Amino acid sequence: MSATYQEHGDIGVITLNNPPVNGLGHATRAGIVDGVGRALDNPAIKAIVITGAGKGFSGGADIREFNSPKALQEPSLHTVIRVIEEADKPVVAAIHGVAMGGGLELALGCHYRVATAGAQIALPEVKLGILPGAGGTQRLPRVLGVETALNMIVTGNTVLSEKLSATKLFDQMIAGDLIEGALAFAKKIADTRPLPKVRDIRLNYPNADGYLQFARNTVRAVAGKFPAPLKCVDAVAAAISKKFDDGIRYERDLFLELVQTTESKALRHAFFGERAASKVPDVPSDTPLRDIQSAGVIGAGTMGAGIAMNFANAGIPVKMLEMKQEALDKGLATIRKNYENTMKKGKLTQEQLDKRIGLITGTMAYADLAQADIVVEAVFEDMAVKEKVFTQLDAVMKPGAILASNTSTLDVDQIAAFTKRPQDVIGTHFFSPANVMKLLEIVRGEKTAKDVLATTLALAKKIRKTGVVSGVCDGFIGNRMVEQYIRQAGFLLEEGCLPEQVDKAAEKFGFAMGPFRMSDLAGNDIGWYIRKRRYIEKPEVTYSKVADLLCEKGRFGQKTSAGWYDYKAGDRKAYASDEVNQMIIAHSASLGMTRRKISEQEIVERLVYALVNEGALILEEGIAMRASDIDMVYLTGYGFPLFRGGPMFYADTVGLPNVLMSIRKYAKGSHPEAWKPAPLLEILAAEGKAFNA
Ligand code: 3H9
Repeated sequence: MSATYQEHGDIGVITLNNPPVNGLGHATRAGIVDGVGRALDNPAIKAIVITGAGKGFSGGADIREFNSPKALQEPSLHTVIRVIEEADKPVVAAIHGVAMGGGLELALGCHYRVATAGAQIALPEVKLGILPGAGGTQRLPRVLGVETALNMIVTGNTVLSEKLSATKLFDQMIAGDLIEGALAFAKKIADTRPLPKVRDIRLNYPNADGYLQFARNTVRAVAGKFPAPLKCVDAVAAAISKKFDDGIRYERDLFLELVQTTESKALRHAFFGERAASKVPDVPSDTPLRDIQSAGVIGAGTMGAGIAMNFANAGIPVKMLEMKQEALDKGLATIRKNYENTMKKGKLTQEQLDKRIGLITGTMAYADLAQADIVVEAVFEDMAVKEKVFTQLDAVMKPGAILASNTSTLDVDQIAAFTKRPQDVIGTHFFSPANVMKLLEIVRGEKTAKDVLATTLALAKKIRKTGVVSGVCDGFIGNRMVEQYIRQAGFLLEEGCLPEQVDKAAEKFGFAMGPFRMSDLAGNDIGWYIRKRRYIEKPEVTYSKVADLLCEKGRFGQKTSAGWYDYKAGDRKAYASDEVNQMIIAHSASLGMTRRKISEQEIVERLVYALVNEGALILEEGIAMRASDIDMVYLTGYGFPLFRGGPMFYADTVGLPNVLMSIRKYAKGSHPEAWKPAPLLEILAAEGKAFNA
């Protein structure tokens, strides 16, 4: 049983014991009901304390049970709370560490609550696309007031217990040992009758309509495609307008509706995907880590400067190396400017700014980096340049230092071979702007040591990145897939689209930016450079030449105020360009193609299924360890819409046989060579399976 019952004199103690977070799965719920029953049956027991073993009270309902029969199996959380609330002996929740979601709802069903300081209190269900479904929306407003409670429910944000110590949520804060304090409290109130119940607190809120209207407007403006936030407002409104039991029923109906939505399933997929990404099957979780106390960065360009900021933000001193004083000064100035902008937005204090800047120093000598625990190279994307850098690093770095390359496409094994310590070499592919973007692709070379991989994954967490492991291949997970996406975007132009039409369809689907706006931001010359190499290395891979024509005109994107679109000084808005559109139409004519009207559905399917098909190959080849890793790369690095859960999850929701059918249809179009279905996709579709099992 994942909740135990013990007697301490005349107090019965129920301890939730379901690691890692005391999730309220079926066995735990059954254990609580059993414990309450035993305490009520024993006349010697005067009160009951419920507490959590390990690092917290409870992280809430067991999310893994959702959409499975176990979630509804009695005793449900509702039943557990009813049993507690109706008990004729006082029940005290003793909270430490974490009381979230169903865990907080359970505590709200108890007659009393005591807590230690520092406990994280939240109803974070909205972050999983649902709302609190076990009375949270009805009880929390009764103890915190409507506005504070609604704020917590709609944002899912955590508040520390001591900040709520003066509210009706807590009857007492415990300074010393929680159990001792809770037992003493339970003894003190053991004979109090009638027993207080949160449900009985009258919720008095004048002018509710005006406030709720304001709340709805605010929430609607930020909720995007997610239905849950507005439903949270509806549920709290019901706490004001309905009788308690009616409010509970209303909340329950909304919960059951939301838990079935694709948006909620996508968010839960991302929640588990993020945690799964940090696990590597052949690298045990107790692998000893290398100590990272200092870092070096080679290159003070946009990338190098952004990477250095990540270390400084995490309190790790970092030395940035450049060949020329001027470049170094420019990099350091960029960093200062970035921090100053953050400070202007009120997100950094002067003291924090000074501290971070103080952690970043510059140098022009490799020898100055020798004692760094990790060094990340962020120089030009060219193998000969990488060779020079890694040969020098190999010569100066102390033994055991991690040598990381920020390459976005090159062969990490070849880079590692430039050194006599390939086991210490790894790829750390940051995304621009490196101080902002969440994704860190961690490229595991053939010889990368397990502790180097484990240390880099732990470092990703420390610098607040989502680290996703990729094997070595051209472009790794993200860029290898995006190449197919960009390829389709180019073919769409030849066949009849203009850039704004493609971008509009992609953005309507939910991408943060369509492919052409994205290319203009990243710089069209980068793709041009990579394509030139590819034309030689992979002549069999066809591309639309229209992007090359664009670059030949010097239209590299925002940085040249001209790309697929026109840009005006001081304005990032993209304006359709007659010159480019005429160039595209002329290019189609030169190929002898009759331009046709292409539907939004076709645009989106071709862009997204190109990602999916390449993703399936990547999975099959073992470049990605699991489908959810690919989804995390796209959600955190490529602006794929979160409410769709990532390309592989999206394909699962469409149904793999449907995806395959469309791919076969597009293979009959102008570029069949780009639509060879991945064998894994064919197998899974035939077996009625999904990428994310
Ligand atoms: C709910 O309560 C619905 C009710 O209103 C209504 C019901 C009718 N379930 O984050 P960590 C796992 S909805 C299952 O790295 P931390 C997690 O996957 C729930 N598993 O630790 C990971 O597993 P693994 C509302 C869960 O210390 C491990 O625990 N509650 C759950 O950095 C460690 O996770 C939430 O949304 C769960 N509820 O942070 C809380 N929670 O080791 C979501 C975690 O196999 N959880 N796991 O990879 C959190 O925010 C954080 O996990 C928490 C701990 C702050 C609790």
